[in-house]
Amino acid sequence: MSEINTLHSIAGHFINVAQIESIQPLGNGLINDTFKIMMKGQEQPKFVLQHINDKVFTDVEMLQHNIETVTNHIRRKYEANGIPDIDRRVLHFLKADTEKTYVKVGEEYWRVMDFIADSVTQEAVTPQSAYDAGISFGDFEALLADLREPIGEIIPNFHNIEFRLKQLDDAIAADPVGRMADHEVQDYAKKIKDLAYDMSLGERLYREGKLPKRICHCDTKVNNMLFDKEVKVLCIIDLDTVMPSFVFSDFGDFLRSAANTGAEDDPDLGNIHFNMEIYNAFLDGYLEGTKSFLTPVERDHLPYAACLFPYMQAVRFFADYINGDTYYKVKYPEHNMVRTRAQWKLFESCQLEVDQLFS
Ligand code: GN1
Ligand code: MG
Repeated sequence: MSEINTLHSIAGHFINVAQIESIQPLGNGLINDTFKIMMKGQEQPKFVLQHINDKVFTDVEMLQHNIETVTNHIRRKYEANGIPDIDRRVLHFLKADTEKTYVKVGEEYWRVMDFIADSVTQEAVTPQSAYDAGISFGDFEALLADLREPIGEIIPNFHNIEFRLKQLDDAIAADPVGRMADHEVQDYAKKIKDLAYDMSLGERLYREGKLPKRICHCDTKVNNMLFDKEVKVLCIIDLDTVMPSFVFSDFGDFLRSAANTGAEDDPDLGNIHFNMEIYNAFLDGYLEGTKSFLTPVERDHLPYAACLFPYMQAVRFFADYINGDTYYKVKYPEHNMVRTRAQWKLFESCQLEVDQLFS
């Protein structure tokens, strides 16, 4: 069967295939494969079809349980508060003919959600949209603060920097594709290790009982928000990683993409700089959105969180490079090394910029 026929027949578990006009790739996520579904006679896509990467999300039942719990909770609150246009503000997953929100076809897992009408993604933000994003992600955490139904830790230790550093150590020790022979690679390994203790501060605060875990989004990249035509935040998407974490996850990971003047994988390090105007705007919005629950310890460590996420992402890209590119999609052989350099440059710039805030 051709790929197109395969996609059509998979979509057929959720929707009427006779009405499908086309199915085309959508977005640039590094984990799942995403497609937009156009229906006959309509100008905008109507649905999003997604192949779930079950090597990363090994418990698909838990994954969909988490997402349904979170979206239902947010939807109910929006309804209770009389928020307009709810279908464009919270994701909705379709039930398949199996009565679940996913199907298993062969060895692959698939799901379908509604496409949010008149929405766009952005790769960059302005101070105004960063402020709005701060409120939105703060609100997202606030909306989930009273969720009683448990949300599973879908990827255990996902943002645990001590665990990520241990994975890097294991990769270096195994060196399965011989990439440790290179001097630059050895230099990065040393630079990362030298800061490991300082950057693990969050995990120590947690063990000391000073830092809580809350339900967080855990992948707050700029391109995981949908904006309307007026560039107002409409909807938070990509809910796969919603799980208990430190609020540092949502604060730091947003700035990792939003405050970077270059691209996540920019080969030209001269483009990369940590933009404090975006930092300050996002901080203002985030403090506003989280004022009902944020503790002083959480608030005081937000500058640390801003540095932690480029550091952690450098560790993760670097470990994947040494492991021979088994986790992130790559477009060329050195891609994960290019990403490592770019994230490290951002980390250094962030340290310089927020240093004054530490003292
Ligand atoms: C992955 O799937 P995507 O591209 O939204 C990753 C994030 C990383 C990000 C780096 C489950 O997110 O943690 O920060 O790539 N998601 C997972 O761009 O590992
Ligand atoms: Mg994404």
